[in-house]
Amino acid sequence: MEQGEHSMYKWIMSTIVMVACAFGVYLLAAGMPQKPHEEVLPAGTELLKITATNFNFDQPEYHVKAGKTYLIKFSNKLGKHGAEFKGMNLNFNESHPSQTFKFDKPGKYEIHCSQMCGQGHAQMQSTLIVE
Ligand SMILES: [Cu+2]
Repeated sequence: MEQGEHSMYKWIMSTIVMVACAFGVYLLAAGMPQKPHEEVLPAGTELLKITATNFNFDQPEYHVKAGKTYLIKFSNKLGKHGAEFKGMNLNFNESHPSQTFKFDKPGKYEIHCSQMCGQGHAQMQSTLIVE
């Protein structure tokens, strides 16, 4: 009896250790490819990223397609800025960094900094082109 309980205990322990190891390997394997973490977007949604520095937006022109839905993501790389899309009722900043939006009217729209950020504020502009 004593002997039987002992080997049962050993069996349970080694099973627990093996399961824990397998789980660890699984976590490593699952965690690794997510390191550069890709954006998970809903089907049919595209990503529009806007990054601001002192005193520029990362692109002089942003191109989007009319009729398509975009997840717009704004971030500041340097300084504290905002991005207002003129005539579209869209305004991004650190407290409102992202929004889903469908562009419907083709045209050129001005994007400008919407937060007083310093010397280059007035010149901080870009263009959104809805094609
Ligand atoms: Cu500004």
